[in-house]
Amino acid sequence: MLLPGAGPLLPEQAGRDPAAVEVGAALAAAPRVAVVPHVLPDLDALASAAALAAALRRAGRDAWVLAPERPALHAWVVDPDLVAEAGPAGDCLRVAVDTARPDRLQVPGPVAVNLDHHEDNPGYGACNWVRSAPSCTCLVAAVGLALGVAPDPALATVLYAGLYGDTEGFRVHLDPAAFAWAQAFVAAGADAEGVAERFHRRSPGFWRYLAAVAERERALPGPVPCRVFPVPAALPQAFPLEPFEAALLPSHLTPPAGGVVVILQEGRDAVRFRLRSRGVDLLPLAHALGGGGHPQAAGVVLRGVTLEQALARLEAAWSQVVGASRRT
Ligand SMILES: [Mn+2]
Repeated sequence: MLLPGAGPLLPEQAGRDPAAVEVGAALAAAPRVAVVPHVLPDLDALASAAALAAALRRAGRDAWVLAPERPALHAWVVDPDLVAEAGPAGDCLRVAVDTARPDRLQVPGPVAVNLDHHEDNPGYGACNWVRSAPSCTCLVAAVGLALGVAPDPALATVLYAGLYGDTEGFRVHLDPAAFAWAQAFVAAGADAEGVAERFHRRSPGFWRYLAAVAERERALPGPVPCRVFPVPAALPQAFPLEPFEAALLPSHLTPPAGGVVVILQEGRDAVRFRLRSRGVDLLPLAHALGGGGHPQAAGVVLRGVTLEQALARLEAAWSQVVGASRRT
């Protein structure tokens, strides 16, 4: 079943939204609820799971977060009391949050309720509320309101954290709904300063690492600007990084306007490409390299190649794709 809903979901009507009311009723009728986010969780995934379980607890229900994977950078949004490491005992209604595909769930299994803001979510749950929103925490907030749970400052902070994460600190995916929800969460007492501080916190070693990566910048020829940063496997090991920091390069090495950035990270047996763009569709390039993703954010993994070979493949694919786009 796919629950209806079109247009922006705004905080004023969210608690009366028919889909939010229906999801709320389904969750309230369950003896126990387990909320599962996606693998490699971002802030919105963990915040959505934590906020939904917390809202259900505030409504007097038995609810848990099922997320064995909680990276150090984002783990603070999940109250440890909400976590069921092995899964709660007994009959349990499973809710997926922020997860576009069922094979990306942290704990696989049948999904009763699928709550997501990715419009390409195929609706893999028994009940599906898939609605465009700036973060999945906005949908979670709507379900909470439908259950009669107005966020207190602690819950508002978690909801705001998901929104802050998915908008990369209110820099991308901005629309009136994003600002309306930010206003609602801050008015409810969200600790906006604390969220920003945690989201942007980096160790001193990270800045030295970033300088070393930035020094390696190369440009690719052609009419579309492309910045390339090859990162040898030994480079991050030369700096005292926090475990999460090696993954943070794309949020600092931004694409030029109308252009592309490619970060090539050499691992033990593969080179991982992370592609970002501003105003350019990345998918032809990602597909030419055997990868995929979204038009503005994509990834490629090349196994059994050196960094130099990966760079050569990128240069070949780039001239092919940019050449092709020149012909059209
Ligand atoms: Mn999200």
